[in-house]
Amino acid sequence: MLRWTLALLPLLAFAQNVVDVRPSPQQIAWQQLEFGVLIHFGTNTFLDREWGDGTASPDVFNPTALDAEQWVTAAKAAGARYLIMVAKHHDGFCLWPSRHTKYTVAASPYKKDVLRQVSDACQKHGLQFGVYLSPWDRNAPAYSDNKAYDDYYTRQITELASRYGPITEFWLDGAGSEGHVYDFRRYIRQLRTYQPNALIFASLDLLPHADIRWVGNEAGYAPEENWNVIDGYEVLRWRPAEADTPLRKGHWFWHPNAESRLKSLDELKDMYHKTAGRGAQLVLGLAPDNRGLMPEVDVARLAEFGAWIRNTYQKPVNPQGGQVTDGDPETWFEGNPVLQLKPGARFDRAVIQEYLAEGQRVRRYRIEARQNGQWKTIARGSTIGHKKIDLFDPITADAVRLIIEAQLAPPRIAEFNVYLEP
Ligand code: FUL
Repeated sequence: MLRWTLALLPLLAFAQNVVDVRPSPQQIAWQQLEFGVLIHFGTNTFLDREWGDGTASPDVFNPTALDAEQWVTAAKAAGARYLIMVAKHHDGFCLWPSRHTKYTVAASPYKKDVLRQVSDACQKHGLQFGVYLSPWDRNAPAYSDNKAYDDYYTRQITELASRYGPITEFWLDGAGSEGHVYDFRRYIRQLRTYQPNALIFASLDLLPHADIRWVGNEAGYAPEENWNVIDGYEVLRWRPAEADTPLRKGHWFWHPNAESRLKSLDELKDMYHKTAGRGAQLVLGLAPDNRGLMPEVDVARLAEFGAWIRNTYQKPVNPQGGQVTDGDPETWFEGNPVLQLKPGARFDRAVIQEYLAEGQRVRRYRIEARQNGQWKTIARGSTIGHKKIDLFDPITADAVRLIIEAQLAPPRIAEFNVYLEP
């Protein structure tokens, strides 16, 4: 008997089904945000650098026209719903007056708390707020002593988590940290003491307990087959992907004379379809310049991008009501939805969403349109997840249907609609 029980143990250990792994309410709410921005600003902005070595004098940090509301309204115009502020990058310079180091805005000619201004502006304009606090710190004297550095980092978390209102996302960046041992459990315990709903972003190798995973590149795309459930150290976990990519190619910080790096509207559209349109979160990197303002050309591009998203995706072709077209992510349809369209309806894209509270279920699907009584396949895909956007040549049809070809469990389709880019 004992022998049999022992023989079954490995099976029991692996008896977890992907479809049984469900997101937390916080993860569901976060996935519905779809699009955020990540803002880099610091001594690097004034020194034409991407990575500071921690020796720059705080004197260089001297924005003369800083306007956090301008940053926030530019992000909002693009359609972003949350903003992650880099509170401390790898150089260790703090954008808030931390009591635990002298290397902060308080020692600069600018003096004022940048983080406070950003969090206030987010609150005022209805963007959710997040912070990035680099573990790698090239200034902190404690960095060479793991235990002393854990104390320092934990104290900084306490300041950030207790003074700036709700934190939706906390960013743990793995860069530069190879070989350093951090007490991540302690950091997270401390963060959650003040911010029980904060979600933690990290690359997988850095932190098995993260709630959000790095998509694995900074080029702005997720794979077409994108599962929310991944194997995190032999246990299946819900870890939605976040794809961070800068608005100016290769630049997280602002650099002089680099306008040619600004991504074009076509590049932004493509990136949107390959991130948000593949069920991953899009996080666009923005960088205020050395005046402390988002450059005018960046602001204009963000506005163009936001207008395109709204004009293209706000209103489906012939919305008809009913569970799959009602725009309500809480209602769903089990099976293969068919949309009857008005004669002459023309469209060039479809948007599908799964009801994720009951797990990610679809493995393969196709979309068909009916012309003169004949059904023809216009798109094929694998996973759907929070949102899938399929693009195809413009077509005029009187009906369109979604056919699920492979599934882990009966599919629950929250939304299925077709659109036409103006
Ligand atoms: C990377 C960092 O090294 C970059 O400087 C930037 O902050 C990016 C978002 O993450 O790992």
